[in-house]
Amino acid sequence: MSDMIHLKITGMTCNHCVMHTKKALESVSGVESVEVTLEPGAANVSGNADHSALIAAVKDAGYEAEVV
Ligand code: 9UX
Repeated sequence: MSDMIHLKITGMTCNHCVMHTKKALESVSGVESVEVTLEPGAANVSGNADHSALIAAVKDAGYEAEVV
């Protein structure tokens, strides 16, 4: 059973940012797949990941995230 988590991401300004965010989210335990969009800044994450771990990973990559 896998959840879909939607994140609003702020601070991404180019497609390379999108790749940084995608890699950061993919590295979190429990994540199965990640889609990130630049405009609007958002991510859909499937799997069974801890929400605060996802937000922390995005912060570590240099952006900000909130679960929406
Ligand atoms: Mo683009 Mo994003 O050159 O942190 S990678 S601005």
